[in-house]
Amino acid sequence: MDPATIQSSTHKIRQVENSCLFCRIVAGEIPATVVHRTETTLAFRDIDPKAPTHVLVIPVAHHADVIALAADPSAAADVLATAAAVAEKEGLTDGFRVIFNTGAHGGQEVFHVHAHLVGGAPLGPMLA
Ligand code: D5M
Repeated sequence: MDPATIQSSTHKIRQVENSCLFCRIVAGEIPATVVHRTETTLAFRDIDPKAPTHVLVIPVAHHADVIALAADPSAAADVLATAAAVAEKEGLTDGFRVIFNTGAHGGQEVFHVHAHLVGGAPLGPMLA
């Protein structure tokens, strides 16, 4: 689908992928439980939480995956800073994980890059 141009709240023009679920959340077309917002990032609760705290942190601008995000160091830094801010807000003082599922083997289902911030309980070994 062709990208559409919309006006953001900061009056800057940005590109939105009409077919992208998370772009539609950014645009307010699909509801989400937002826990933190900056000019360049959005953090909202995962619809299917795998831990007491399970928040997705995304860049407002569409990047398909972490490889694309890495090509935009400013956006990558903003996503990590928002993940850290949310971890503090959520009181995850005993630790947490930040995970970027990537591609088919990584189990990525939504192709707008998102960091899974999970915590609030012992998470066990990373790989069983
Ligand atoms: O993870 C994609 C994640 O996105 C998965 O944990 C469910 C979550 N998801 C899907 N739709 C929504 C909505 N509408 N709100 C909140 N969370 C959602 P992946 O790493 O791509 O497998």
